[in-house]
Amino acid sequence: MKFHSKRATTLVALTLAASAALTACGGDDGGSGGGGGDDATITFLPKNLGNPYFDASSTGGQNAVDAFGGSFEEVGPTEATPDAQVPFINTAAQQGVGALVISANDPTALGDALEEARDAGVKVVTFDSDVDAEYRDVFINQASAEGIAKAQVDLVAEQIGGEGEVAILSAAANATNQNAWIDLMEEELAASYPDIELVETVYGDDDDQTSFDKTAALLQTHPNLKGIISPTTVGIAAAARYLSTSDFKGQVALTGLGTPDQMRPFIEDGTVTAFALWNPEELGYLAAYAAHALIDGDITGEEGDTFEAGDLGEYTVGENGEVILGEPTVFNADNIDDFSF
Ligand code: RAM
Repeated sequence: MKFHSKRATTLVALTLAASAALTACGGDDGGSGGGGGDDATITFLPKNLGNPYFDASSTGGQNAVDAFGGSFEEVGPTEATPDAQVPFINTAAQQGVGALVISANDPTALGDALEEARDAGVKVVTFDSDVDAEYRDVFINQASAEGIAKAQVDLVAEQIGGEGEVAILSAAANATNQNAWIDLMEEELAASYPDIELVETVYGDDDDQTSFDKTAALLQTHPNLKGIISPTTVGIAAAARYLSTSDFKGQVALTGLGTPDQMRPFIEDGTVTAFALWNPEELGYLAAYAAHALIDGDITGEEGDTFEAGDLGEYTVGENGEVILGEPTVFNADNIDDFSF
């Protein structure tokens, strides 16, 4: 039901996008129409649609908006590219929404569009994948980048016995979040696991088929590969599907960041032993509450600002306008059935 209502909302939003482009109306009240109180209008713009991770974060956003009163929309492209996100940012600015909550496909390429939106009075919250800090009010980070990187490196090291060749299957090449984690994973490997060699990083663009094909290519190119880290829910699920029916199953370790619902069959059939993630529904919920606090003027994104996030309790804005949800959870055969997202 939720899925259908979000789809319907998306169609409405796309129609609005077209009509807003034609009439270039709205937004001339400086965005105050988005207002606070119970008419907060909040638009979620994930990296792309059709990814269960972002379905979950949007569900969390919708739940938060339902709780504090306002209107929620999810819009977004099918491809995870910055160019495809720009028209949606422009439309949100033209509509004069209260806040745009975005997971960015690039740290700088969205900058001009976001600046225009903010000039029109739209509050900008990034979540999941940030832009440069000058282009947004607040970034809702799922966990510290160091913690996310270390969790994945420790998992692969444990799974391959601390030595051998590993590769990374990432998302889009410019994704801010994945690139930050990859840099830190490289540092962590060099510092703590000198016998593990990172032989290649490839990009599946958060597209299932591309990620599947890149997995096959990695295994062909590197016959001594012992492990793959995929710091993307799309990538790890596609790689697991490839491995599960191949001779590499149980021979090449796979870990990274996945949703328990997508990875459950591959834990059950032994393709994967452990992987990590946070709760994307909570991430979206927290991001919507931060948007509401910005719209209401309760926070400006300054370090030390505090706000209430419904069931999640109180949060404080940290350095660089960053709010951290928590630490990642590791999922394995013992606990995966306790989670559903
Ligand atoms: C994919 C996206 C998202 C990332 C997760 C782990 O769904 O790339 O940005 O945070 O994986």
